Amino acid sequence: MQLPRATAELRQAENDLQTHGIAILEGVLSAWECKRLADALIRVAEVERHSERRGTTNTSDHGTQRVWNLPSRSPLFCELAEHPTALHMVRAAIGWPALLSNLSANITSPGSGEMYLHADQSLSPLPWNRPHSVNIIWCLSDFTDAVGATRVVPGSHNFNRPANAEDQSLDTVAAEASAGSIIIMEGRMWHKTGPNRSGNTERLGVFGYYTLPIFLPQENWWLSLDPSVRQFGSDTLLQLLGFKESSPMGRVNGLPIG
Ligand SMILES: O=C(O)CCC(=O)C(=O)O
Repeated sequence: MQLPRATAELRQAENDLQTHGIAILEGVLSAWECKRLADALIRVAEVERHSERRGTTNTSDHGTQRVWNLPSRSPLFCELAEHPTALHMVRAAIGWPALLSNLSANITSPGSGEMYLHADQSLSPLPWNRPHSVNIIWCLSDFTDAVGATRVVPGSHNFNRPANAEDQSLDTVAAEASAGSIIIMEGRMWHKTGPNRSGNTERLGVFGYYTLPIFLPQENWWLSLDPSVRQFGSDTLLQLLGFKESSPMGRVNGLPIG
């Protein structure tokens, strides 16, 4: 089974997501927007590489640098979290309201290795007769096989179970996409970071991970979010971060908070 081709049509992407569990929507960011975000990410990543601050793990993923809690790093990343096209695809995958479980970056660099094969919703109890989550992967640079594009097992969203140790040697396909695209991947899809064999090129990916509003977010926004985001964030962003009611959950003293 193959992956769907990249498309610029929202409707086609919805169909692809439904059929293949993954879709590649190109041209979501202009070249200028993409560069602005890539520059912001490179700045944050560079600072974290040279600080003792928790949040960067250079070694545990074989050289892939992770940068966590991006909404707290720049308003540019808050805009990504609530980008209308991303939220359109989130609705198509899991409905609304949804929670933003995390917005983090994975930067592969020459020589970085691959991750283990997994489904993002692997902590979700079975049965998996529908997606409980969706990942919106922002390609801030070209995702190619050589630079470690996310690798997937086509059709694995229909396996309806997590990947285990025996599944690790399954064949995978690189989800290649040009800078400015988003890759939409529902939570049952088996995937991993690819190894970067390019010799000279980083892969800049931002991962917006959204879940049904019944799961604890991976990032503890109530503790880790920069307070200015709560102060200035839009209603939609606050909803995604769990600061608004997702009826009837998330109330205060039993009352809706609007
Ligand atoms: O970096 C990638 O391409 C995939 C990352 C991923 O699967 C994860 O962080 O769980």
